[in-house]
Amino acid sequence: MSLQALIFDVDGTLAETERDGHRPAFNAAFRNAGLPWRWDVDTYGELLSVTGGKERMRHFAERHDPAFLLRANVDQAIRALHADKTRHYLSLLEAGGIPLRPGVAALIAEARAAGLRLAIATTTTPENVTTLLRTSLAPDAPSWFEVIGAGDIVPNKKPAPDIYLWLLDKLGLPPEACLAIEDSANGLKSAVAARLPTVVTTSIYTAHDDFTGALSVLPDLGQARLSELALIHRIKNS
Ligand code: XBP
Ligand code: MG
Repeated sequence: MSLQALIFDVDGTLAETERDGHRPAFNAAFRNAGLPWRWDVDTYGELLSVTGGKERMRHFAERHDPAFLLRANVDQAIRALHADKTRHYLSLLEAGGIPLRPGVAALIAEARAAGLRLAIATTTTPENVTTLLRTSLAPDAPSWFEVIGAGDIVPNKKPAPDIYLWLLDKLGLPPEACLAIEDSANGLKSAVAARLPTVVTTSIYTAHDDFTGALSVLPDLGQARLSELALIHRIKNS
């Protein structure tokens, strides 16, 4: 089946948002809340095995600050921390702090010119996606994406297939008509579990992940032309 839609992951795929974006935003929220938690670059790399910011904080507390989880309103506390983290992250984006990775803007432009449908499948919070697209791609870029699947819209985050299954349903396409672009093993597992042909572009934290099941693994999208991706899709998907 010919390629009809590209589905992009966000963090690590569109931009290197984790190390110098999400991580310092979490730390700022911890500081504001008077918590002693600090996530250095290596610690954060380990924590990325858990997708979703609220889930990641809970996972960290279970291991390093179990008393935090005994608070009366722990769910509310995690939600408040996460809201503050999102505020910090958005202000970093608004300051133009996170550029897109090489080749991303060109590939999106090519796909639009070729009439392909575009969508987003991510674990991160919806405003993080639209703000990144608006500040780092173009003011109207969020509208280029027909469906944006993000955050808590599905019960189970990546590596579960939920977000991709939700998107396929919204797009009304079978998985073989799409190509997912991911940067991590968790993202790849999620896409493959939804039977999506998937290309991986490795990122700072994921270079050593296991990418078994990917159609192709690229260091970035700098050389990735749409025609080549469509060819990979056709050959490996036939
Ligand atoms: C991204 C994530 C997100 C971000 C933080 O994974 O795991 O949790 O780190 O975003 P993927 P929030 O690239 O596979 O979608 O704090 O908004 O959850
Ligand atoms: Mg990612």
